[in-house]
Amino acid sequence: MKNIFKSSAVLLLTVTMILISACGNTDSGNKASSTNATGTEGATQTDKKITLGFAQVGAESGWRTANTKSIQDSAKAAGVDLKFSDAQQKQENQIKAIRSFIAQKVDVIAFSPVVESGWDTVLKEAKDAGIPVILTDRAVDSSDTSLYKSFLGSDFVEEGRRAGKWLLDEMKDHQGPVNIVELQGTTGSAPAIDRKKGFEEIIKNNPNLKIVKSQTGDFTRAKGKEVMEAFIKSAKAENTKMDVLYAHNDDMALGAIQALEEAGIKPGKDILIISMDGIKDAFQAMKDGKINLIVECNPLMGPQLMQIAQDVVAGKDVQKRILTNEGVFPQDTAEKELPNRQY
Ligand code: GZL
Repeated sequence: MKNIFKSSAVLLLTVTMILISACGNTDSGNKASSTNATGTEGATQTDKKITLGFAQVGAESGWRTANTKSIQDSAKAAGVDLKFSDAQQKQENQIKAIRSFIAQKVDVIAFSPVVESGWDTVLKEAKDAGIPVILTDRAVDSSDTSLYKSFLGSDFVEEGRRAGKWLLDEMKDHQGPVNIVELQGTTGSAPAIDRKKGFEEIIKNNPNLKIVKSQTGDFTRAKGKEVMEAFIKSAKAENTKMDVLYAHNDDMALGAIQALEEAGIKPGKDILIISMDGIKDAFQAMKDGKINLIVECNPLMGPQLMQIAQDVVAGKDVQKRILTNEGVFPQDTAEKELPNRQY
């Protein structure tokens, strides 16, 4: 009888030990999955740095420079191994960079598509290689949304609407035509297409407001100046007035301001100027009375990108669309806001 008790006690103890060790494993499994959930690896994977391949548009504007710095600084802070490429605003260079990241078997790829179209083939190559892709800043027009895990960036249509709403209010009591000239961003890029779309959606509510000239300045200061010089020349030849400049980014607006001043036209007074991004130089120009409205577009998305990249590599579900928060700054806010600008 005693033997039976003894052996059943041993059996009970053994079963208990097995149960504890199994729970223990599950716990460490839970601990691993829960720390994964916060973007850091569990104990077994703590030393595994993730490798992120980032294909940047270029270095065309103050916004882009700030965006690059945010991504590089955040990768360092998060212990992410960053492979970074600058495509000099050429799609073929971005595609080459993505293919190179695939060949290097990075853990995750992120990029800001310079234009909306022409990405399906290379994104399918990344998918076939089992490498997740995150879109930042700009979108692609692919109908196959399985080609990327998440899109982190602004709502450019809404940014355009914000610019239009300010102008609609500014001109609500104005009699007669309001001639608007537009400096568009890079042709085919999401911000250029959508900022135009949102702005036009709003200004059509006042038949006096008309876009009389519209051309791309490719988001750069130099091109913005060059196109504004051409606008000034043709306005003089046609003996027409330019009442408003709608610039899709600050760099083009600042280039245009140079051209206007060289032609003896007072920016912010003889011609109202609406700009986008919110870089320091633009806030300084607004403080000097040369810009009338800035619609902010926030480039500082590095920390969010690192979190999403770690979550994606950890196999965690991430939101398909993550919006960046941004404001609208009329001229009277420039003095107070300028010291707060981080880019
Ligand atoms: C917007 C970004 C645009 C900026 C420009 O998110 O893609 O590209 O508005 C930049 O300054 O060149």
